[in-house]
Amino acid sequence: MRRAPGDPKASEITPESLWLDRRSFLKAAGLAAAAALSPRLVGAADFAGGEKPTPLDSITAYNNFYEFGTDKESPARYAPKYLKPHPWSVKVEGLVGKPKTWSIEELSKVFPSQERIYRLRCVEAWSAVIPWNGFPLSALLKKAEPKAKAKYVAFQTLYDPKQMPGQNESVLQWPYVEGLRLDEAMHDLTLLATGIYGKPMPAQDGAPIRLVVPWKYGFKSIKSIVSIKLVESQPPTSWNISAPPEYGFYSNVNPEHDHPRWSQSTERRLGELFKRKTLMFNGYSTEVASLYKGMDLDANY
Ligand SMILES: Nc1nc2c(c(=O)[nH]1)N[C@H]1C(S)=C(S)[C@@H](COP(=O)(O)O)O[C@H]1N2
Ligand SMILES: [Mo]
Repeated sequence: MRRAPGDPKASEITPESLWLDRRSFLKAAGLAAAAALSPRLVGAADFAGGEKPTPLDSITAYNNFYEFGTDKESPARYAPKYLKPHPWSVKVEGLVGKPKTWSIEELSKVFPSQERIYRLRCVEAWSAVIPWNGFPLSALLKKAEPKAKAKYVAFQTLYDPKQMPGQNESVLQWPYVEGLRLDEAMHDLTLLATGIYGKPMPAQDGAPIRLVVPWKYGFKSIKSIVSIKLVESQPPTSWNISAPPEYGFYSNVNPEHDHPRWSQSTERRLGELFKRKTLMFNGYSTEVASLYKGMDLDANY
């Protein structure tokens, strides 16, 4: 799945005009540092069909991060102020031969950062194209040596109402938890992201480390992770606890299974005016459809 730099697919070759376009956009946005990094962005593995990434200022101004409030503007306002992403560590625990607590520094030393452009679609029918920096979750899991009994992976966000004032409200059960089947977690597309646009992860996007599962609705991509636990049975997930008929465990992007309160057949990219059709598995069918062979994806929503 990882494309070697010398071996791009035709669809992944970035035209010069787009390259210039990105540079001038970054410059216009006053992001000199990011503009300097844009040649690296061009070198990023493109998993979004050559689409231009959503501007950084949209990605960091319109967020879901209920630990900082339920509206889209609160995370940008409060997360940088309250969240202290350094020092930070992530526990890899549960059914593994080699449990370990990793500091962020160790993680970035052991697992070299890659740049990957992914589409991400929120269940609320907005979406973005984001150049992430990070490494496949599978690399970390392999190092931990999962035991044969391990069938699922459970993730947990930090619980600290002093750093996450939204945890004083009972809008969700805290800490935020998510889960994947082990084969989903081991899939090469599943990323542990530590940055966007070549910069450290902004607080509102889940600093210092968050999951990105591009073929599932955005809420599966849990932010500010402190624990990754290998378990035997399907773990509880925050949105499923809060509204089981609306949010299943799988939550694959599926235009044919509507949310009970709205259609999932279209979406709007941040910064765009018109809606577009939502694609099965968010456009990643080729990569992930085989994981769900024989499953009824309407019943397993
Ligand atoms: N801990 C935590 N992780 C979370 C959320 C949250 O409220 N808390 N919101 C989710 C939802 S609904 C979406 S759409 C994505 C949004 O990621 P973004 O703000 O970086 O675009 O984060 C997901 N991860
Ligand atoms: Mo979402």
